[in-house]
Amino acid sequence: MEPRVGPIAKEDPEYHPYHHPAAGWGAAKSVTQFLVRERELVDGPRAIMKMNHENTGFDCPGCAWPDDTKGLKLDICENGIKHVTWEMTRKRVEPEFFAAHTVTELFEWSDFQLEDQGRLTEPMVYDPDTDRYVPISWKDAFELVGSTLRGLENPNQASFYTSGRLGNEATFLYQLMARELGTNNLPDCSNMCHEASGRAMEASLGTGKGTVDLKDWESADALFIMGVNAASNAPRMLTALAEAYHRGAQIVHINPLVEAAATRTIVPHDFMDMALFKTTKTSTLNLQVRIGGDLALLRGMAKAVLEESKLDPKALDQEFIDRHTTGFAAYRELCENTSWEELERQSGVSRDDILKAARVYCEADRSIVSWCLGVTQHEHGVDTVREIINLLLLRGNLGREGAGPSPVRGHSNVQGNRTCGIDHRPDDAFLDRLAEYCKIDPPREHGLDTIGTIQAMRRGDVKVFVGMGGNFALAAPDSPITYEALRNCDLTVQVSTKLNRSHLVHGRQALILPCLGRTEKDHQRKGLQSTSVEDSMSMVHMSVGMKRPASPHLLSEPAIVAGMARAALPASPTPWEWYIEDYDRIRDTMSQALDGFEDFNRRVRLPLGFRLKQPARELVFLTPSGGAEFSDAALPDVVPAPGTLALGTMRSHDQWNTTIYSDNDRYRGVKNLRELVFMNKDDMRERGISEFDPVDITSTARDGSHRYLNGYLAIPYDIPRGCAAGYMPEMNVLCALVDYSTQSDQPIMKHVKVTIEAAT
Ligand SMILES: Nc1nc2c(c(=O)[nH]1)N[C@H]1C(S)=C(S)[C@@H](COP(=O)(O)OP(=O)(O)OC[C@H]3O[C@@H](n4cnc5c(=O)[nH]c(N)nc54)[C@H](O)[C@@H]3O)O[C@H]1N2
Ligand SMILES: Nc1nc2c(c(=O)[nH]1)N[C@H]1C(S)=C(S)[C@@H](COP(=O)(O)OP(=O)(O)OC[C@H]3O[C@@H](n4cnc5c(=O)[nH]c(N)nc54)[C@H](O)[C@@H]3O)O[C@H]1N2
Ligand SMILES: [Mo]
Repeated sequence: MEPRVGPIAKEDPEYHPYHHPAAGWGAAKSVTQFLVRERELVDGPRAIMKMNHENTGFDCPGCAWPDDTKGLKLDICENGIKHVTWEMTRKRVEPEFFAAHTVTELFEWSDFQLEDQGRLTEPMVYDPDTDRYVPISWKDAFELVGSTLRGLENPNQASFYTSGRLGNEATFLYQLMARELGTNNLPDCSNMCHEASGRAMEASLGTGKGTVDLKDWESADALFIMGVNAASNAPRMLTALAEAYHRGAQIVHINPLVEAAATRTIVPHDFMDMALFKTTKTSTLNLQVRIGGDLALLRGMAKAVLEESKLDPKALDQEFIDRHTTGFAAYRELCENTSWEELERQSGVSRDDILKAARVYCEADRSIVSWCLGVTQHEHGVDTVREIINLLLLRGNLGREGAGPSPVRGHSNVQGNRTCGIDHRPDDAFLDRLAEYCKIDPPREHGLDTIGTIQAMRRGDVKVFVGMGGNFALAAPDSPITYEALRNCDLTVQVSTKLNRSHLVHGRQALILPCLGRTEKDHQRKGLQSTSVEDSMSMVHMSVGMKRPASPHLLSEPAIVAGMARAALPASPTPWEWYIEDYDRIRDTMSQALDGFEDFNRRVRLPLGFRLKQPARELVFLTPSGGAEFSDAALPDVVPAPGTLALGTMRSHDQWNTTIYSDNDRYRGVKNLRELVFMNKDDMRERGISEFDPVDITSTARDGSHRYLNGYLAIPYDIPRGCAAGYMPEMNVLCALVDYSTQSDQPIMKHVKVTIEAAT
């Protein structure tokens, strides 16, 4: 039996479908309870007032939704507050804690309990004789990393993971260190997240980012929101949806589940709405697509647009298509040759409903399609995102106000990480500039991503794993196999703020290096430093910490990278120590080495920062053809085989990836329970399963192997037949390492093939 992830609820599980608006008073109450638990009633609210303020505060370390462009509102959300408070907790993990518990003992604790011990305070090294972590000086810690890296036969025996928290400056130094060592092994959380979006947009548009910003959201006539639980995971989107509704825009949600953001909301920072319990609708149409059925649904919409264009030529923007795209004829033929029966079967949505969505699309002058993991974490994630672009191209919804693709990124700086060089497949232009301005000779051979790193650690080909943030052990698929891979390393290094599973699943030698969080003051030789981040809509802006660090022994992430780099590369010409004295110096180098960062130090200090250019927004397509390229992917068969179900793994409301705040999922009506599976009531009845019955879940991987999760409780839910859903990271034991997308190498976390039976 695996250790629990969530807290062990003291009360019985409850399930009562949720009928209240999203955010509003429910959120306010939940925040207050959380502040009390973390003993942060004093500093918490003060910090929150500083969050996301133009240029004076720190960037919310939560999601990557952009800050309010009006700059006046208190642009915060329940989960952002929880996230900040989680980092600022007064609880501490001191060396005495490690002295009192062996790693074997801590491994039995729940993940909730581990993080609940508070902030890490000192660097620690694993002592195999006592099976405990013991203190180590920073100097010795760096020397251990340095000597181990120097001792490798070749630099590709090391892999450098990043979780999307890391600020741009530390990111730049981190990739520089890896490349100066001689490897492009730079896996990141994005490999599990939006890899498919980047690959698809690069293929279709020549650049891998969305093209819209918040102003576009404010002027769109129609918003299509696909595969995202916005009320929990990008709560500030609720404001945009409520504003859109007030203005009369159409809002179509495409999701197997009717999530809270697809109903109505009380905008949390709108104090009048809060006081008056005034709710706003946030949806005009909900389509409950089957898991994996988005491509068919989008193609159905495209087919309808093409049919409509026979009656009304204006349904297509033929001029845009002729001037700016390639591949239209083949795509039209593909749509025409796909039958409505097949589209209905594969999408799980009726032709009538697809036509409704197509009507909304045709009647809107300006449309935005936004998406998150429900679209990307599939075998056909790349094809599906490309189909989104196909649909947008048909009506010229690109390169003009209020229109375009808008992926919702996850971690607050995951997009900035990629921009600043975390990429296991860097292109030559990027490496050439790095070589020129940083005077290094970067390797040209592609490196390993997340899946590739796990495979290589298992084989013994990667011997050193460095995690810059995150919780690799728990976030990655196939937990037992990932554990085995990490344990096979000579050295694992985790740069973290809190104790987590990745510290307990370690290599023969292991380090925990505690770092400053984003809310904390970062003093270096030349004074107080700030770091920059990039949001989902390509805005780059500063973040300045305001709290006293959790411990005097913490180092900043840039300083930790520099320390490791100097120890590993004693003769390096890179002025690592000089960079750390003043991060402006790092930014000066970045302004030369990175495309779009000219005059970085000045522009990042403008009131709202600056927006990185997205060529596709200017209708400049860096594709082989020079135009936006229609794709014509075959329709995948996503209908579950008889007796099987498609299972999606997702987040509850009260968690941040592997960080669990409580066992509740308020908007889905669940209390005191995480070990559950949401099922269609007819699928339950067919299997003789009733509410709260324990069930056994068996997944079948591509290679025919099986994985099991037993004793989970079934919850009847409004979800299409043949679909089921439950929580990550617990369900990672069901996701086989071999089940990654052949298009993006992303683990297929939203479409696990399972059977579910009443527990024996
Ligand atoms: N509070 C909070 N905020 C977060 C996070 C967090 O854990 N907590 N995580 C951050 C990160 S790293 C990320 S990447 C994002 C993740 O944000 P989301 O993408 O919202 O993450 P999930 O909870 O995995 O939810 C996926 C959604 O996809 C739907 N879905 C499942 N399968 C399909 C499908 O086949 N088609 C469609 N159309 N929909 C489907 C599910 O019903 C669910 O609504 O959030 C970020 N923000
Ligand atoms: N089955 C399944 N698995 C999934 C997903 C899914 O939908 N289904 N989603 C995937 C996705 S989208 C993602 S992004 C990954 C998430 O993967 P990760 O980013 O690796 O995981 P997190 O849970 O966000 O990491 C939490 C840890 O980060 C550390 N941390 C927090 N703040 C900081 C900081 O400021 N600096 C540093 N250095 N460390 C810090 C803390 O120690 C904390 O324990 O999970 C993936 N796994
Ligand atoms: Mo993510």
